[in-house]
Amino acid sequence: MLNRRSFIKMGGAAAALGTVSLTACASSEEQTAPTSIRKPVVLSTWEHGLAANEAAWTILANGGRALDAVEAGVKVSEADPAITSVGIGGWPDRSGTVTLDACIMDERGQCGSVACLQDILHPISVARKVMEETPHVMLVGPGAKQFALEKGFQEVNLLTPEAESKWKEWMDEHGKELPKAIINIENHDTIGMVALDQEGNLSGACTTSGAAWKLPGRVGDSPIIGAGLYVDNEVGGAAATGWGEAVIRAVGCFLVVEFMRQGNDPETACRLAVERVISKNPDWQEIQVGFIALNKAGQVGSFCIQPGFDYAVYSPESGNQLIPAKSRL
Ligand code: SD4
Repeated sequence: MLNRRSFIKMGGAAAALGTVSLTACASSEEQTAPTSIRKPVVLSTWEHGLAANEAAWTILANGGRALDAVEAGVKVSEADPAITSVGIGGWPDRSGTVTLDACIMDERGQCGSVACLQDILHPISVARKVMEETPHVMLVGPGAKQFALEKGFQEVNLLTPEAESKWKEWMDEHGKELPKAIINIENHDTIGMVALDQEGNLSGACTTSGAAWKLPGRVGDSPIIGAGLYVDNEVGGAAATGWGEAVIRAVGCFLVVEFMRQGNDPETACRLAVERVISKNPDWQEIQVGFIALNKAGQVGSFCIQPGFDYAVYSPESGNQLIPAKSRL
């Protein structure tokens, strides 16, 4: 079996691309060491981020836009029925319905989002259409579906036989229990992705079927700009995974970006945001929340509450690599 922690895959295109050196602006007395800018670079959450990064990298390595890269990248996860927390094959809500949340944000700070969307294979592309073809940021539920159909998206049954039987099993065992604030190894794995292209522009995308067995109508952090995803082209971008309610309460990804704006490196920014999530949610002891972040200089970092969260980074030096996130516990 693949060892998640030791898996390293070198990308063929990586060697062709180098790092670009930049001397930071400073007076002669306080001249700082040159800062290495790694371009392009893409990072995403969880092991399935490796395959998503490959698709994103094809675009980035050819000089494409980060926005196109993140959309193409997360679409790989959305279309994979084996991933039980994103797109088709995602585990449904308590009523047996798969509902999808997604958002996207570009280098100009424009953003689009869909929530509680049913029967559409690629919510991230619908979110992009909301961003580019409407004056709005967010469409939800039946309105989002109607918009998608009008834009030419096809209706698809997202509930696979495997997901349906898991749902029946879960209902038999837990169907009468009240919802609990627990995201564990079985019901997470949102894909969030942030990329820096060769032009030095940042974009991000986030897409999920949300917390498994959620109450019908529940929306998590993933489609909420600032919670599940945030990008500021002057500073960096961040994406979140885990118990969405805790991330929403802390406006997690906006917070990560603001910590980077204050001069923190991406890992420190993620750690500080995790500390904030914990301090603001003392009643939720068992939850997992993880952040990934990328700054304008191409540096990456991550931090989570509990061990077990990995993220995938593809850069010119490293190729495509799965990295265990540092955790608080
Ligand atoms: C949610 N944050 O809906 C999502 C679930 C998730 O990794 O991340 N899973 O709360």
